[in-house]
Amino acid sequence: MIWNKKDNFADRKNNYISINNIVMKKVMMMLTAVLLTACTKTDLFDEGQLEKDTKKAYAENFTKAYPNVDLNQSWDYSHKNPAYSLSTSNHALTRAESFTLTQGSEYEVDASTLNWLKGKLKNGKNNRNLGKAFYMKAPANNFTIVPIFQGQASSIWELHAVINGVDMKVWEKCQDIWMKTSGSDEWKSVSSVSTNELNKNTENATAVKAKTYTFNNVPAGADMYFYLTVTKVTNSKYDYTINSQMSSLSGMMLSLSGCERPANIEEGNEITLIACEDVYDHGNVKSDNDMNDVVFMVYGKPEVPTTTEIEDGQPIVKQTTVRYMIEDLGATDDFDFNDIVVDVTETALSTPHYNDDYTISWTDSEPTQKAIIRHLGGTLPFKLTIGNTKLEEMQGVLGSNPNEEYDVTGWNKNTHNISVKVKQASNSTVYNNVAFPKSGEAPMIVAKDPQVEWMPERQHVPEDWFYIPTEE
Ligand SMILES: [Ca+2]
Ligand SMILES: [Ca+2]
Ligand SMILES: [Ca+2]
Repeated sequence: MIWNKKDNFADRKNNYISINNIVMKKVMMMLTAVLLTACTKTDLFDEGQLEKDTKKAYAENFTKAYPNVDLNQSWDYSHKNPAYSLSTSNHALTRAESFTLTQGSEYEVDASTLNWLKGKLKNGKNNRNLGKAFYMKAPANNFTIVPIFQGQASSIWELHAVINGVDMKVWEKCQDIWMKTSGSDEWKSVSSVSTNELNKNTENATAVKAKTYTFNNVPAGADMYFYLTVTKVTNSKYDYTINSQMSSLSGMMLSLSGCERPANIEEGNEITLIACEDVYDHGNVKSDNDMNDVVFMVYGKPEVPTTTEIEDGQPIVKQTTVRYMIEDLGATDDFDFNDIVVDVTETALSTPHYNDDYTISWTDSEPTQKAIIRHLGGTLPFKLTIGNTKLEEMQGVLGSNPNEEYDVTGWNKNTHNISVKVKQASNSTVYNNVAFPKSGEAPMIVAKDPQVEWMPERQHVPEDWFYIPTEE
């Protein structure tokens, strides 16, 4: 019995072991299944985790690289000031342009010209009603422009000429302009008369001289217009004017004819004056519209460019561009923001309606949108989404300027609905998601004006790309 029992016991034990084996096998199978599932889950988890870790490291490195930059800011530094152009321009002439701009010698402004100007443009008065918005047609001869009067302005600006669509900088405030003041026979550069930008003007000068700028070989009949653009403000109240275009096309300049040729301009020359306003209304900031912030004389023999007024109802082209500078997270300690540089532009036809005081109300057509990839400075493949438009995957390239253009829709220049998926550096199938940053987040995209140049490879963008809190 005992043996039986033993046997039984042994049997039972065997049975138990057998049952146990089955259970164990089941448990093992289940475990394997669980482990397999866990394995898959772990991989997915790691991929998501990798993105999180990358972004966390990026944010930490950003704070280390830019200790003065408070993350609580908007990351939008674009001014969205429109650029203007002609809707019908003679672009057949834009190829193989051979015209040049050359600086000439000093020209002393004739007192008669300044007297005529001061009689015409009453200081501090609204002088808008002296002419409409305009563009010009080039004559067959060369022609020259020279600054003759620089008014009070706290901003620094440049004069640009656009000829057959080609934009050229002609002059900037205070450049090669000198004056004499009452009781002194000494020529002083206008920039040297004061440390206050506002007082660098020729308003009370007894004499003014400046270097001339000659346009050579401009094709006869070429369309041209001028604009003043603010490059720097010394009074933050005018921040909004940065990179704006105070254009002859948008009514920010006057073409003044009727001034007699001064004696020191050779007989046979024609002259005209171009007078510029450097402030336009924005919120509580109003322009005085006196149109004398800077005045140029144009002369040419036998002709100056012909002024063509932009009539009521005649549209011009208005374009607003935001440049997005994007980090692709290829490295978490690199802040060159040049991995993808894309300009997004909204284009509308803008039609002027002159009010009684010659200020202009504009009616804009429904805008169209396009994106231009300006620069690539990263190696990772990426997919860009702008507004409603998802672009095909593109290859990253280190240091190329493709200038490829894409139609887009649904872009909002104020909310910046732009995002990019970039393939993870260590993973060929998974993407990091980079969206326009919210306040409080470390930025992987910033919005800038299209005038802002991208950085050389692996060179951090300067701190002043961001807002730095100033001590009051
Ligand atoms: Ca003014
Ligand atoms: Ca980078
Ligand atoms: Ca780069």
